[in-house]
Amino acid sequence: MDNCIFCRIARGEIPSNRVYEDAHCLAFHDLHPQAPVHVLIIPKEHAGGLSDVGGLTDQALAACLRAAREVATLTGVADTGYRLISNVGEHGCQSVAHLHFHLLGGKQLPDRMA
Ligand code: DGP
Repeated sequence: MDNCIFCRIARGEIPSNRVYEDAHCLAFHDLHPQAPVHVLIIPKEHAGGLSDVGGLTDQALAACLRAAREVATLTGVADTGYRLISNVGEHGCQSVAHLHFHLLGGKQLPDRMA
């Protein structure tokens, strides 16, 4: 997608602080971190979000989930734990319409989501 900000990051047109990359996905530090470790994991192929993965290959989706463990290890939170979330739509507070998973950790996270 030409104007999708995360597609542009995946293409290297917009700089990002990359943590991990493989053939299908990319992980980079969030611009506005909500925790000491806050990394976004995205598929390189465009998908609008978790409610819009029809056009995404299973390989790309699986790569994002598999990448979480790698990112956790690389950022030092694999042993202490972390949270992986994907916001969907308006009520989910999704602000970027390209599928992404937030990996949050590095501190005790709240035990309630809402
Ligand atoms: P969400 O609200 O779930 O759609 O999360 C989108 C996240 O993307 C938000 O935490 C801020 C982050 N973000 C937006 N634009 C950029 C950018 O250009 N670079 C990086 N690294 N993060 C971005």
